[in-house]
Amino acid sequence: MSRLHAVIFDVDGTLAETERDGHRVAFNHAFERLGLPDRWEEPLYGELLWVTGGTERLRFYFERYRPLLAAERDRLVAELHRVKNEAFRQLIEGSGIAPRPGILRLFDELHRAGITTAVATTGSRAWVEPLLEKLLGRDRFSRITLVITGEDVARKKPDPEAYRVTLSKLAIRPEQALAMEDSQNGLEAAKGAALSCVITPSSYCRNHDFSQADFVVEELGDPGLRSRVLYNPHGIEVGEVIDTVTLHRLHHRSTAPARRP
Ligand code: XBP
Ligand code: MG
Repeated sequence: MSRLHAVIFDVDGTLAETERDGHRVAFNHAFERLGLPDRWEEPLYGELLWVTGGTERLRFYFERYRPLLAAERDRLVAELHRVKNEAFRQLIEGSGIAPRPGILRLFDELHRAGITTAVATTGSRAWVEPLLEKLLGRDRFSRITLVITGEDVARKKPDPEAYRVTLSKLAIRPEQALAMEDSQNGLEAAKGAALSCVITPSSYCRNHDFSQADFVVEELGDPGLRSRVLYNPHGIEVGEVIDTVTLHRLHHRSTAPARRP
C-alpha cells in the first residue's frame, strides 16, 4: 500500500469560483476593447466552458457562432486572449475572488503533514501564478512544489497529460497521489492518469457526470461549516470537514487492491 505523497489541485472552479465573475468578465472586456459586438452571457459561457483553454474556447466560439476566415480568426483569437489575460490579471488584483471554503485550511494541514502540494491547470501561467499568490498568500504559494499550466502540455484536459506531467515531475506514481477537481473534464483528466479524484463541483458544473469520482462533496468545509457529501463510493468515514484524515482514508480505500470475490 503506497503512502499519500502528494495532493494535486486544479485551479479554476476548485481553488476558487473564477469563471462566471472572473474569466467570463475578462473575455467580455477583451471583446469590448477590440470593438467587437460579442458578449458571453452566463448561459452561453457555461456551454463554452466544456472547451478547456481560453484560445481553444475562443476558436470554438468563432467557428460555431461567428465563422471567419481562418487567418483572421486565428489573429483575432490570439489578440483577444492576450487582452483577456491582462484584464483577468488586473481583475485578480482588484477583485474579491476568494478561495473556496476549506482551501486555506487544507493547504496548511497538508503542509503540516508533510504532504506535497502541486497544481495542474489548463489555465495560462500569466495569471495562474498571480492568482495562486492572491488566493493562498505568499507563504502557502511558496510551499507549492510544482505548478503545471496550459503552456506545459500539448493536450489540455480532459486529456490526462497535465496530470501525467505533474506525476512525472514529482517522480511519484498515481497511487501515491490524489487529484482535487471541480468539473467532468477535470475528473476525466485525473482518471485518465489513474489518479483517485475528489470533486467539489463548481457552480457551472453541478450537473456534470461525476460517477467516476472517488468522492464528491459540496465544499471542503471549515469548522462550523459542515459540508454535504454528495457521493461516497468507497464508503469512507467523514468528519465535519474534509481534512488530511479524510484524504488519507480515501487514499487508502481507493488505492487498495480490489477485494477477491
Ligand atoms: C479552466 C480552463 C481555463 C480557464 C481560462 O482550467 O479551462 O481555460 O477557463 O483560462 P482549470 P485561460 O479548471 O484546468 O484550472 O484563458 O488561461 O485558458
Ligand atoms: Mg477546473
